Amino acid sequence: MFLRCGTFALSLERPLVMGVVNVTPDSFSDGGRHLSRESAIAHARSLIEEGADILDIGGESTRPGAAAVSLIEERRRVLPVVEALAGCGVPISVDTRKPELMREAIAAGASLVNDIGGAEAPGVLELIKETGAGVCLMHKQGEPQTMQQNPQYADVVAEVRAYLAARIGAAVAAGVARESIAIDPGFGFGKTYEHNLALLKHLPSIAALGVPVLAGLSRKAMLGRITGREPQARVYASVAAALFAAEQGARILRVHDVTATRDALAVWWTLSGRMPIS
Ligand code: HH2
Repeated sequence: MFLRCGTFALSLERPLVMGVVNVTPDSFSDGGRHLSRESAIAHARSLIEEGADILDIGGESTRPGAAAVSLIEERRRVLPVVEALAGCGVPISVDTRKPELMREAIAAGASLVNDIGGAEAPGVLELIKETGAGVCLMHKQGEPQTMQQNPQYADVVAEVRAYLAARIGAAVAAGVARESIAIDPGFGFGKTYEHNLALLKHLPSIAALGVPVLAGLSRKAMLGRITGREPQARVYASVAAALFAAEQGARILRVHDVTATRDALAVWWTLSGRMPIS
């Protein structure tokens, strides 16, 4: 299995690690740590050294209750970082819902669009087709401001799966190559603890849709509920969750802690009888 994004064809024979770079003052686990351009770029470079296969650059927190950010502000945060990292050797993903910023980021060197809005905004799928960028289609229920207040599903797994299948269908109908599409059930995006557990348990049925599954569990509240720890102290919990997601069929793991995740993946992958990860 491959994921094509721009000039990259990423082999998904082994799970890939996507390192998170939040250029925000208010992200739930690392808000304000990489808000300046210089520190975001330095952080991104250190994640590459740690072995990140993809970098995900975001300028808007989408944690529950987060305030929306204007295009001007999000652009100011994200674009210089993308520009500085273009050509760094790993694909740059832009974590945004704004089509204008997607276009500008791709022009500046990004090759993957990570859209928590499922590429539903007008023009996004056309942009992906036109530019040859990859796209991650994520499911969420509601909007970050209020999504955790009362999420409701009759059957969370069936509903999320059907949504993702429909978004793959819409992307392909718009002319996006199937190999350029990844999907994500969107852990914590309009989901209770029980919804998240059900989605993890049934991740193989989502992976059966036939495009790579991205899982973003790193430092999230469900891990706090299990361990009783604050976001920055959820590294071990996040590593365990990443391994479990990989075992369940996830092929891209979106994480804050790249070294820890890579080492754990390499050991698990090798001990389970597969080719060592270089
Ligand atoms: N989670 C977050 C942000 N973007 N994208 C995808 N595809 N999947 C996710 O699970 C996902 C995501 C939230 O994490 P983080 O970026 O660390 O926090 P914040 O939104 O507060 O910046």
